[in-house]
Amino acid sequence: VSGEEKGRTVRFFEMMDGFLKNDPVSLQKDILDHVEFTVARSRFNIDDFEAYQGMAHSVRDRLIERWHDTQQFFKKKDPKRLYYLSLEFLMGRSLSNSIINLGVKDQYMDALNQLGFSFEIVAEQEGDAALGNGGLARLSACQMDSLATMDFPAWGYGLRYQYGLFRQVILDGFQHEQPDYWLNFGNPWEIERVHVSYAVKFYGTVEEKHLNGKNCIVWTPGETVEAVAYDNPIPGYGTRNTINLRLWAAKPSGQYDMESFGTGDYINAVIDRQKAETISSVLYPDDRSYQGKELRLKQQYFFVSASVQDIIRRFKDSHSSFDKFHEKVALQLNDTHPSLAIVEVIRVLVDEEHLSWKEAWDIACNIFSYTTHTVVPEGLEKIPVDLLGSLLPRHLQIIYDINFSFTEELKQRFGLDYDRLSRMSIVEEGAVKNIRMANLSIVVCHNVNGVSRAHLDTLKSKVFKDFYELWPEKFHHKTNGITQRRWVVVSNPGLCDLITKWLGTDAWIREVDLLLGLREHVENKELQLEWRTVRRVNKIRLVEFIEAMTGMKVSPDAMFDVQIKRIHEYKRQLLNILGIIHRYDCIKNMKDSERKRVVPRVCIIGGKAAPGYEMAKKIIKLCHSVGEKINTDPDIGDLLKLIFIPDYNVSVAELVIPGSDLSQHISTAGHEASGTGSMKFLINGCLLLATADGSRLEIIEEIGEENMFICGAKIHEVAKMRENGEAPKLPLELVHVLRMVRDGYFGHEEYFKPLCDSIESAGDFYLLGHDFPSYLEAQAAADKAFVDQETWTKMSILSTAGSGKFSSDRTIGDYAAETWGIEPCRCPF
Ligand code: GL2
Repeated sequence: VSGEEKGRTVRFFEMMDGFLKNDPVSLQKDILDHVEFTVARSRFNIDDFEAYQGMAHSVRDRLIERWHDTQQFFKKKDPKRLYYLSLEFLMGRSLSNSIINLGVKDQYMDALNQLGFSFEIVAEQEGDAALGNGGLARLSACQMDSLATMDFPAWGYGLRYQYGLFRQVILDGFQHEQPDYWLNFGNPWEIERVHVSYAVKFYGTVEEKHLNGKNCIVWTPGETVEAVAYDNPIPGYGTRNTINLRLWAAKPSGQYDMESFGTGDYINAVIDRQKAETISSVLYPDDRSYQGKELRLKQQYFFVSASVQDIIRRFKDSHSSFDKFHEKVALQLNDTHPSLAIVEVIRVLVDEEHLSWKEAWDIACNIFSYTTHTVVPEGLEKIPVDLLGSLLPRHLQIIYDINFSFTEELKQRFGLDYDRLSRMSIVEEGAVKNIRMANLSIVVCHNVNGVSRAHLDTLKSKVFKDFYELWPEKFHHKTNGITQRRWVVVSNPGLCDLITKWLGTDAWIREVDLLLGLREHVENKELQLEWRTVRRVNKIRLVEFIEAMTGMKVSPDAMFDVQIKRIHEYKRQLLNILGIIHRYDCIKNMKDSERKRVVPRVCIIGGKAAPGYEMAKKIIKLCHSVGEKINTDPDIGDLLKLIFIPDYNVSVAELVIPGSDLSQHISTAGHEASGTGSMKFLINGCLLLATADGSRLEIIEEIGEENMFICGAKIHEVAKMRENGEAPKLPLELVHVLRMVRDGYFGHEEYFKPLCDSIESAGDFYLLGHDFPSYLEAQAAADKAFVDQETWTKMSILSTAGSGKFSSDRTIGDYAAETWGIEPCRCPF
C-alpha cells in the first residue's frame, strides 16, 4: 500500500476508537487486567493459554462496545431487520477474525509482543466453535460476516449446543468419534443473557375455549423448558457495525411441577427438571439425512419458538399493532430445519395476539423466505405425523389447516389430479404418515432459493417440478459465496498483503470485485515471483503441520494435491484414492529413466464421516491402508505420498487451503447443490481439478476452462445414463486397481469388498467407472502444467483474480435486494 493509502486505512480505523482505547499500552493493561481479574490468574505468571484468555476478554470488551452502539442505532432507526434462522453455524475460531474486523490487529500484536508473547502461538490456543456439520453450516457463518460488514440490520438465531461436531480420532486407520465438549474452558466470545429467556412448551392438549367473549384455542403444555439467550457479537470489517448471533440454551423451567415436588420425591423431581438441558446438548452429526427423531424435532422447535418470541417481543417494543410487521421483519429459513417457525408465527399471531387467520396467514406469506441445500428428493426432511402431533399438537392442527386450503387451491387449478395432489400435499400418506417440511416451506414462503444456477435447474426440473409449474415466480437462485475476510485476510496474510500491494489498495477486502485488477499484472515477472514465494511459505507451514499431525515429513517441492470435505460417496473420495493407487502402480512399473519425469505429489485427504455411514468409514480406512503401503514403499520415495489429516475442521482448513497447489472437487455431476470449498481454494490461488457440478459451472465461466482441470460426465449426461440404466463397461485401468484392492494388496480385503462391489456389481451409481479415464487425463494435465511453473503461477493468479463473484458479500447483496428487501443501516462513528 502506498504510504498515503495505508495512512487512510489506519485513520479510518482510529476513528472507530470508542470508550475503550486501542493503543498498545492500553491494550497491554487491558489484557493483564483480564488475566488478573477475569481469569483470576496472577499477572506475573501467565502461560500461553492465559494470555489467550486475557486477550480474548479484552477483544470481547471492544466487541460489546460496538455491539451496544449498533443495537442502539438500529433501535433508533427501526429499519426492516433480517432474522437468519439456522440450526447450524460453523464459526471456527474468533480471535484473529475479530481483531482484523475491528481493525486492531497490529496494535494487539504489538501489545502481546511487549508482554513477551507471540500472537501466532496465542491464537493457536483457541478451540473451534464447531456448531455445524459442513458446507451448510459454514455458509451461515460466512453470511453472518457479510451481513455485518455490509451494515445490514440482521440477527442470526441458532442453538447453543454443548457438544459440537464430534472430534475425529483415527485408530489403526479407523474413524472413532469423541465428544467435542467445546465449552470446557469457557467461551469468551459469548455473553450469557440471563434476563433474556422464554418458556418453550411441548406436548399437552389443545382445547377450544370461550374467553373474554371470543373463541380461543388454548394449548396446555405437558412440559415447559426455558430458552436462555447467549449472544455472540459478529463484527463487520471496516465498519462499527457489530451484529448479533443469538444462540439458545435449554434450562429447566422456573415453573415447577407442583405434583412431583409435592409427593416428596424431591431428588427425582430435580433430576427430571435437569433433563430439559439435553435439548441443546448435542449437534446431530449427519448432514443431508433426517431421521425423524424426537430430540431433533425438539431442538428444531425449541430454537424456533424462542427466536419467534424474541422477534415479536422486539417488534412490539416499538409498535402497537402488527400492521407493519411485514415491513419490519424478514425471516430467512436456512433449509427446512427451522421451518416450524412458519407455524409458530401463525400460532402466536392467532392464538396469543388474537389476529384473524387471514391476517396471520398474510403476514407469514410476506415475511418468510426459504433456501434449500438439497439436490435429491430423498434428502428432503419429513416428520412423522404421530411424533409431531404428540410433541406439538397445536402445530399439527395448523399444518392441517394450511394443507386444507392449499389442496383446495390445487383442485381449483388442476382439477382432481390425484397423483399431483398426493405429490404436492404437505401431508404424505402411507404406512407412516409424514409432514413434508419442504412442501410446507414452499407453500408459505414468498421466495424459494437454490444455492447455484445448476441447483435451481434441478429444483425446477426435478425436486420441486410440480411447485415450479404452479408458482414459477417463487423460484430463484443465489449462488453461494465465502467471505474473503476469513478465507484470505485471516488465513493467508501473506497473500493478502501481496494482493493489496499489487492492487494499490486494501479496498478489495470490502469490494471483492477489485481482485479483477490482478489480471492486468498477470504477465509481470515480479508479481509471479512474489506470488510463488508467498505460496511456498504457506506450503512450508503446511509441511510443519503435517509432520506435527502425522509424523510424516513431506517435501514442499512436490505438488500438494488436496481433497478436504465431508466424506460422502457422491463426493467421490474413492475416485481420488483409486486414482492414487493407479499412480502408485504406474510408478512401480516404471524404469528409472521414466521416474525422473514423474511430478512428485503429496496427496492430502481429510474429512469426517457421519458416525452411522458405513461406506464413508470404509473410505477413510482405505485411505489409511493405501497410504501405509505407498508411504513406506522404498521404490516410491518422495514421488508419491498419501496423507490423511485427522479431525478436519475450520481451523485446519485455514491452514491447509493456502498451502495447496491443486484441490479436488469431483462430485458426480448433479449431486452437489453448490459446493463452497472450491471457492476457498480458488480465491487462494489454488488450481481446481473438478467436475462440472453445482457452482463450479459458474466458476468455469468466471475463470475459463483453460485455467482449471475439468473432468467427468456433465449433468445432462449423468441424467441420461441413469435414465437408460446404462452400466458402462469399466475401463481396464480401474478394473486392475480394484483387483489390487480385492486381492488384499492393501490388506482388509473383506472390509473393503463393499467399496469394490459398489462399482463392479452394484450398478456404479456414482459413475466412477465412467469418469475414471477423464479423471486420469485431468490429473495428467495438472502434472504437465505444474512442470511449467510460470504457466502454473499465471493460472493461479487468474484463479484469485476471477474469484470475486464467489464472495458471500455478493450472495448477501443479492438476497438483500431480491429476497429480503433490507437496506444497509450503518452505525455512525
Ligand atoms: C449442502 C450442499 O450439499 C452443498 O452443496 C452446499 O454448498 C451447502 C451450502 O449451500 O449445502 N447441503 C447440506 O446439507 N450440506 C451442504 O454442504 N451439509
